[in-house]
Amino acid sequence: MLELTSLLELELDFSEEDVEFADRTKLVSLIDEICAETEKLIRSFEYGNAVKSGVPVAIVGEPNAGKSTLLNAILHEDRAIVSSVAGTTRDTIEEEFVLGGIRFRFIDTAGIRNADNEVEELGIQRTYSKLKSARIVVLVLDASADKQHNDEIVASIEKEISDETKLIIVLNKSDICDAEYGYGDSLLISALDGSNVDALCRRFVEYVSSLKAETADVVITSVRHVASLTAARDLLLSAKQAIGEGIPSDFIAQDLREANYHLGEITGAISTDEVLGSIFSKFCIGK
Ligand SMILES: Nc1nc2c(ncn2[C@@H]2O[C@H](COP(=O)(O)OP(=O)(O)OP(=O)(O)O)[C@@H](O)[C@H]2O)c(=O)[nH]1
Ligand SMILES: [Mg+2]
Repeated sequence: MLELTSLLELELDFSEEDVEFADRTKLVSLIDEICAETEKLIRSFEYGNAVKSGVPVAIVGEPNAGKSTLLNAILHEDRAIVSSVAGTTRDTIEEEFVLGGIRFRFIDTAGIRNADNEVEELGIQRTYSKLKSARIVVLVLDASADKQHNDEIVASIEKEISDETKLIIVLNKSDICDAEYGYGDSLLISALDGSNVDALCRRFVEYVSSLKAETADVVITSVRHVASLTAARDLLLSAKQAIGEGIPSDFIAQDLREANYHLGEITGAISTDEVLGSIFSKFCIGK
C-alpha cells in the first residue's frame, strides 16, 4: 500500500507538469496483489467464524429420501422422527456434533416437493434458506429412484447453492438396491444400517481441513477487522476501476488514502512521513 500510495502521491506533486509517470500497469498489478491478500484475510474470518460457531451442514432432498435417518446415524442417536410417511419432517432440526475435532452443526430439513399444505410449504421455504446459508450441503437421493428423476433433483439443487458451498451427493438405501450410476464423487450409503456413513463424515472433516489450508497464516477473528478489510478492498477495487477509465490521479489517490485509513484502523495509521519516506527511498528527488 505504501508503494502504491507513494507512486501516486508523487505523481500528484508533479501534477502541473501534466505527466502520468506512475506506470498504470504496475499500479493495477499492485492493486491486484493487495486485493488478493485482503480477500484471503477476509476469507480466513469466514473460516474462523464457521469453526467457532459450528460448520453448518444442511441435509436436503426429497421426502422419504432418508435425511432424518441420516441425521440420526451421524449423531448416533434417535434425534429426528423417521417414518415412511412422506413429509414427516416439517421444521428444521439442528444438532451440533464434533467430528475430527471440528464442530459441525447438522441441519435436517423438510423434504423438497410441491407441498400439499401450508405447514409443509413453510417448512420447505426454511429448507431453501438453510440451503443458502450452509457451508456444506448433503443432497440425499434415493438410490432406488430412476436416474433421470435424480438428475433433475441434482440440477435443481446445484442451481440454488453458491460457489462457496460444498455439495456432497449421497445415494441412500444401498441395503436395498445397488445404484448403477453416480454423480462425480458421490457416495453410496445406507443411513439405515450405517454403511459408508463414516466415509461421509470423513468427507466433512476433509473439506473443512482443506478450507483451513487455503486461508492465510493469520486468521481474522474480529468483526471490526473484517469491516476495515472489506472497506479497504472495495476502495482498492474502485481505484482500479478509476485507473481503467483514465480518471485523474487526484481521485485515485483519494481512494487509496481512504483505503489506507481503513487498514490503519487495524495496524495503526500510515503517516504522511512514511509515504514521504517511501517516495524518497525510491526516487531521486530532493526534499
Ligand atoms: N432400506 C432403507 N430404508 C431407509 C434408509 N434410510 C431411510 N429409510 C427409510 O425411508 C423412510 C423415510 O426415512 P426418513 O429418514 O424419515 O426420510 P426423510 O428424508 O427424513 O423424509 P421427510 O422427513 O419426509 O422429508 C423410512 O421408512 C426409513 O426407515 C436406508 O438407508 N435404507
Ligand atoms: Mg425427515
